[in-house]
Amino acid sequence: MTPRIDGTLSGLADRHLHSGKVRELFTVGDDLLLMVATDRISAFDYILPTEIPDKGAVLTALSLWWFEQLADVVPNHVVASDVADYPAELAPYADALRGRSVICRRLEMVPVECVARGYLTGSGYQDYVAAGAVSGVELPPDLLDGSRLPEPIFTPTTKAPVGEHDAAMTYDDVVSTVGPELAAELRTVTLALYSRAASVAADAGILLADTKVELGRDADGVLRLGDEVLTPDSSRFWPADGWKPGRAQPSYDKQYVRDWLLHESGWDRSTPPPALPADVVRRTREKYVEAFERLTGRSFDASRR
Ligand code: PZK
Repeated sequence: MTPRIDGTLSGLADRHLHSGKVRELFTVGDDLLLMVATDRISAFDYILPTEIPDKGAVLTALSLWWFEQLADVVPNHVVASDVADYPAELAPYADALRGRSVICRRLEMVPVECVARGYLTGSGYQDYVAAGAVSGVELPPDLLDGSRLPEPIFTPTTKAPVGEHDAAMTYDDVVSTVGPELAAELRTVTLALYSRAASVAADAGILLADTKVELGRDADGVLRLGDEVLTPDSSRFWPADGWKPGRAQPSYDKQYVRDWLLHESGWDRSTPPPALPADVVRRTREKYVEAFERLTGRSFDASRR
């Protein structure tokens, strides 16, 4: 796999492990990984040709803040996020990595995407309309797109290869994949993370509709939270004051991008998307910063110093 990395990181190409849509993963020795969040943005399953300045730094800062908030629910993979603490071999890349990267323990990842939903939307809503259930969890009739669920539910998915969509798994599928003990632990931990995060977000006037987490075991067999957590790329955040079941809720972060692509750009969805205009870029950057500041109560500019 060719890393989509800019020139500043090209010296790391021989340690490149995985490319995500918007992140890159590199090995650091045998036991550590370096995760780099880029400024890339995706919409409608495409990576857009225009970057959102500081997106990688905002999402890295937000994820690190959440790891701290959730550390008493489950330990995490973070080892360092201050480039001054990185291994000396990464010193040549300090300027390129500052603020948008994390050194983490290399875990043995659980081959299940752990999703918790408190509200019904997206693929969960589609599965509900088709089957009355999501991941085998039966739901009451008459729920709408955006409805709050009677209680949060665990709706795991497969980890699809790049370019494919994750597919719903039932709880029994998870048991078959990882065994009954780990399956139960995944469900308990995922729902506990959702519950804590939803209550933190609610205090900021934000509904946490759903979230996806990745868990893995460290060398001692301890289950740890990995990847990035509770960013707008892994979760759906909705402003509580605009919540209205019965329609797709506006996206906290990507609504300007989606509106412009669908209604103003003239884009034909079977072709690669066009470059974003500067005002869409600027307003979208502001939404990421606003999400960070509302959730954390911190200034993004101050948090970078
Ligand atoms: C791991 N991904 C997803 C793909 C990314 C991230 N601590 C870990 N140990 C082992 N493997 C992973 C992690 C983490 N986090 C995460 N794939 C493997 C992924 C592409 C780019 F930044």
